[in-house]
Amino acid sequence: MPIDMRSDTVTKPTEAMIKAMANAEVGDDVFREDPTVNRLEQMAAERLGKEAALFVTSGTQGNQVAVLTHCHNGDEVILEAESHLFVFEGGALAALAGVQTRTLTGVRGALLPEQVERAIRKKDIHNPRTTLICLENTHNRAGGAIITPEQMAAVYQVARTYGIPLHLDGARLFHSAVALRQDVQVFTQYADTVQICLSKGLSAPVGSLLAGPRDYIEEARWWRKKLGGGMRQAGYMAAAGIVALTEMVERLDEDHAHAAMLEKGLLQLSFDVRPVETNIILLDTKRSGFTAEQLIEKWEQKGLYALEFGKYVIRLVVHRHIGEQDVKRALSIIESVLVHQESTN
Ligand code: TLP
Repeated sequence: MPIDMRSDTVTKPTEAMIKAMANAEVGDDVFREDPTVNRLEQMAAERLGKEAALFVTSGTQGNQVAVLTHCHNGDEVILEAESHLFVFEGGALAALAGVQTRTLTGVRGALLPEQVERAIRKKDIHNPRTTLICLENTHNRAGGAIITPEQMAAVYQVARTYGIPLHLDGARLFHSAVALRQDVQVFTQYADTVQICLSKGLSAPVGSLLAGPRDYIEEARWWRKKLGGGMRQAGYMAAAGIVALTEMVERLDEDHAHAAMLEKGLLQLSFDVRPVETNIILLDTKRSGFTAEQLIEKWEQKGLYALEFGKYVIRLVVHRHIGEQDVKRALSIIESVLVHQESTN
């Protein structure tokens, strides 16, 4: 069996999820008649401390519906330069919402309040309107970095002062909460709207939730339909989502422990590794003499899968299907490639 560390999106549903899906009570969710979807949405809203939530097909759809609901065409959105919304959503901010982006380089993914404040546009006939600030937690391209509640609070304070809503891309927000041993609401209190993913570390096959004020979620429901996201008997998927929220959050601690093991092993092999805070590891390949692409190809031949995140940057993601033995095997594959390189020099 290959060791697949390309992403935590590769996780398969658990036995409990399959059982819940098979037994789900369903209806037509566009008519709002799917009891399982309704239950998931209510559960998510309560969990995230928001009035309402909407089940969407993916994290990308959740984020884009969020922006479409918050903004108008021609508005400006402040977000981190390496954020998923900006880097990995196919230019959807421009293509769908027609917004202009004001990207700021954060510190390990975190935006500083003064930096955000400086970027907010003054009311002036020449300027676009700043109508949204986005944060991402954990921050994927910063290496699964946690944005602390304090960091979020500081930016939220600026957002409040200027009356600008704050949207949180919380695809992996539960990772931050579990790592800091905090309730997830300690983070979401500093966001007006939040998107969480069920299909990453939490192992559900499909889906995300967008949560926020009731009126806002009503409007988001309209946008979701317009984007083709009105699903019918989606309760089969929501049933797995309910298991994800009730049974799969606390175990993220195991992934973090395995990620820490992997980090330690990689440091012993003299790789430069960004400090690992959750389940994502970014390593710099320069010292090995290989580019990321070359190294990934060599690992792949030996059964270890990873993703290229830059010419010399590889991302490894730990998840439910990666146990202690897999970490050890992965490290021995990584070491064997280095040893081979040394002996051929
Ligand atoms: N990220 C995926 C890839 O797109 C890179 C991954 O493997 O990590 N926000 C964040 C912070 C994400 O990391 C992702 C997925 C999304 C949103 C989008 O979620 P999906 O893939 O469900 O559209």
